Amino acid sequence: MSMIFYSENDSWVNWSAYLQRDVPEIPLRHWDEPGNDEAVRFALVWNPPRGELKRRFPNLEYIFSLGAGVDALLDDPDLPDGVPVVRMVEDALVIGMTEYVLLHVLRIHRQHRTFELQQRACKWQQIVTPLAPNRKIGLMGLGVLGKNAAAALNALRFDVASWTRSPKNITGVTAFHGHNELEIFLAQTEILVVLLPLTNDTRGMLNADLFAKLPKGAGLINAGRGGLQVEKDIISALNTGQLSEAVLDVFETEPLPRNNPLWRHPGVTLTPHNAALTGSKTGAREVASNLRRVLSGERPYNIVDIKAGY
Ligand code: NDP
Ligand code: OXD
Repeated sequence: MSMIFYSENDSWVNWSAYLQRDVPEIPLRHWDEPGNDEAVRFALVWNPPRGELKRRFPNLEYIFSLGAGVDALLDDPDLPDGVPVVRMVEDALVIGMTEYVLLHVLRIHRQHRTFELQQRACKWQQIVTPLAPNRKIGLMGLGVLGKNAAAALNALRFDVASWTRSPKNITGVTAFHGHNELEIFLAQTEILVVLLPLTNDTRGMLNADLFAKLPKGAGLINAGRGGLQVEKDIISALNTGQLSEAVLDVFETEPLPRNNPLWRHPGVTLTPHNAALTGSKTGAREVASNLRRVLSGERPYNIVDIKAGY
């Protein structure tokens, strides 16, 4: 029995060391290392070559994703049939994303871009911004990452609302759900934070129609997936002032091509898909404890609902 590892982003050296320490009974083998593919029961992967999990590993029992988002994995038409996918839930992702959300919500809330421009022009001008309790933040997606970000925004006393698929009841968060409640959620959102997964239902939903339902001058932060957004609509909404600014960590095409106008748009702050990165130490601990569950005959936590897409 063994586990195979594939990632071009995550450190093989770190993951193999931590997993060997945390779950020595399951040897980890790198994808490129020769070995007995029939003995592989588990895969730990990020963007493996399409079709290869099915072709190479006939006895796979679980696929562990190195990332929280599993859209790329589920997009493989040759994903092994009936093998459950387990998504990554671990502290580094949660803490990193909350840092990202707080940083950019505060920058938008305090109109920091204006002060940066003023500084460049040696212009001394105070601007009165509302205090946090008078600023409405709307989170699309209140899962593992959204919940922690909401709690941190609550701690700063922002007025926090959420929009999700199923109903929620979380202290300090005004909860909306489903398509019927999207419009009312958007109408009262001044800073929209998107932490949705990319699924058939969410693809392309950050578009002109949706932006038109926000109050004029709303701010947008998308750290979910690039496929959620229509980039030309973001640019149009910025140009008309419907959006005051956009903070984007994810893009329709990654890496963002050099000729994409988002790079140079004055209303855009962009980061190279590193709002939150899976930690090898903390991640290995979670994978190991899930593997232990499997070894003792239980189902792992965080199995993806393949039909829902997340
Ligand atoms: P979760 O699965 O825990 O949460 C997903 C949330 O989205 C849930 O609240 C869910 O609603 C909601 N949702 C899903 N589909 C819909 C829909 N059709 N309509 C309304 N709400 C919907 O995911 P995480 O919080 O762990 O991660 C969220 C996403 O963040 C990942 O899928 C990934 O794409 C992205 N990510 C980005 C990173 C980056 O560095 N930029 C790093 C890590 C993740 P409900 O609660 O009702 O199920
Ligand atoms: C993830 C990511 O999904 O890093 O974990 O985007």
